[in-house]
Amino acid sequence: MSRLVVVSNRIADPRKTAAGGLAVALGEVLNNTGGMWFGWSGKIVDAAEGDDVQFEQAGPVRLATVHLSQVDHDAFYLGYSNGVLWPVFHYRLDLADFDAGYIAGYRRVNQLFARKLLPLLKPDDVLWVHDYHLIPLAAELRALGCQQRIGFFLHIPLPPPLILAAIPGHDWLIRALFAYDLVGFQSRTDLEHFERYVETEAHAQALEDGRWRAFGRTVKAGAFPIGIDVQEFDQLTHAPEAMEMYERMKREYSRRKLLVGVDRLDYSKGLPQRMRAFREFLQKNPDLRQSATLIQIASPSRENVSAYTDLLHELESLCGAINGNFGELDWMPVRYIHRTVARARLPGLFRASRVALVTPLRDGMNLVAKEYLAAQNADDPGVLILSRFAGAAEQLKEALLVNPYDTENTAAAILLALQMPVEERRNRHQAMMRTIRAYDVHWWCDSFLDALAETDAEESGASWLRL
Ligand code: ADQ
Repeated sequence: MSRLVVVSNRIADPRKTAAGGLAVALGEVLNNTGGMWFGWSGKIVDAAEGDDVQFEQAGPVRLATVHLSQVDHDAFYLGYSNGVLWPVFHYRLDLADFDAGYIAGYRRVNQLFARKLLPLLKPDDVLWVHDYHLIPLAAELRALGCQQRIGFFLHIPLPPPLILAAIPGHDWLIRALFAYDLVGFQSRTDLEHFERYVETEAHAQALEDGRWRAFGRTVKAGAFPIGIDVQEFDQLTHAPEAMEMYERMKREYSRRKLLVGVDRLDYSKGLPQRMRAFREFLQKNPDLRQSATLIQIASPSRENVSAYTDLLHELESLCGAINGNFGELDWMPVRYIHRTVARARLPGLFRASRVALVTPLRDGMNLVAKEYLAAQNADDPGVLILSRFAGAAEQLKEALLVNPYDTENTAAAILLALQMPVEERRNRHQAMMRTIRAYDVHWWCDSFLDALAETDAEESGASWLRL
C-alpha cells in the first residue's frame, strides 16, 4: 500500500479529539499507511530565522511543518487566500481585495511548500492536497520534477465561471488544477461550475469518466461530498461531557424550546440574515414569543480581516436590538456567544435543541448540519432548517430548505419547525440519517483515494515550469 501524504495549510494531531472528524478520518488513513501530514506550523517567524522543516511523530504519523515569515503570511494567508479566494469562491466579489501584491506571496508560499516537501517524498507516495490555500501546489511540485500521483480537494464552493473570471489571473488558477491527477469538489453544483469553466474558458476536451484534457495534461474531476464520522459523533454524544451539557440545557430551558446556531463568525454563514428571520418570527408570533430561545454560538475567526470586524459589530447590534425590543425580565430571546464551544460539549447542546438554524449564504458543505442530526434522539428528534445554498442541501432533501435572503420564508420555516409533529420529525430525521451514514467521512476518504488510485499517472512535462 502506498504511503499517503496529506498537505493542508494547517495540520492537526489526529490523536486529539479536539481535532474533529476530518483529522480523525485522515489520521486513520495516515495511521494505516504510516503516512505524513505536511503544512504550516501556525508560527510566524522573522525571515532571517530560516525555513527549516519541523518534525513531530504522532504515533505512526509524521507531522512535518514549516514556519512562515510575516510578509509571506500576510500576503498568502490574509491577502490572497482569505482576502481574494475565500470571498470570491463564496460569491462575494464585493468583499474581495484584489491587491496585486497578494498573488506573488500566494505563489511564494506554494513554492516554499513544494521545495520543502519534495525531498521528503518517496517514489510511490500518494499526495492529497487540501483546499484553496494550495491550488498551485501540484504545479509547483511538478515544476521541480515531482511525478507522484496528486489529488486535490476543495472544501469550499467553486463559483460559476463568470464569477471566477473576475479574479485577475483566474486562468492561471484553473490551469494549475490540471497539474493534479484528481480534483474533488463538495457538490454536483461545484463540479458543474468547473466543467463549464474548463469547457468555455480553457477549451478543455471532455474525455470519458469525468476526465478533462487541456494544457497537455489530463485531470479527473468529481464530486465527493464530505461527511462526518457518525460513530465518533455518536460516542461523543453519549460521553459524560455532552450528557452533562444536555441535562443542564434541558433544566435551564425546561419551559422553552431551544433553537441553536453554531458557526464560525464568517460572512458566508448568513448570521445577520438569520437574526432578522428570528426577529420576524418573534414579530409575527407574539403568542409563541416566550416559548423559544435562540442560542447562537459564533466562534472568533480571522479577526484581523476587516470584513470580519464589520460583521461582528452588525451581529452584536442586531442581537442587542432583538433582546431590547422583545426581551422580558425573565426571558431573553437571543443568547449570543462569541466563543468556541469545546467539541466534546457540542453534541449535548445539539441534542437539547428542537431546531437547528444552518442558514449560510453559501457553504461548501457545512458539517454542523450533519452533526446536529447525528446528535438527535431518534425517537424525538429536532428539526434542521437548512439553507439551499449549503452544499449539504444536495444531500439533505428532508431538511426544511430555505432561502436565507428571504426573511419571511425563513421565519415561516421556524414556525413550522417548532410546531412539527413528532411523527414527521422522526421520518425526516430517519431519512437524513440514512444518507449521513452511507456518505460518512470514511466513505469520503475511501472514495476519493480509490478514484485517485485509478487515475493514470502521467509524465508531468516541463511545461509546468512556465506556470
Ligand atoms: P467551516 O467553514 O469551518 O469549514 P463547517 O463545516 O460548518 O465549516 O464546520 C467545521 C467544523 O467546525 C465542524 O465540526 C463544527 O462542529 C465546528 N465548528 C463550527 N463552528 C463552531 C463553533 N462555534 N464552536 C465549536 N465548533 C465549531 C469548511 C467549509 C465547509 C465544509 C468544511 C469541511 O467552509 O463548507 O463543510 O470545510 O469540508
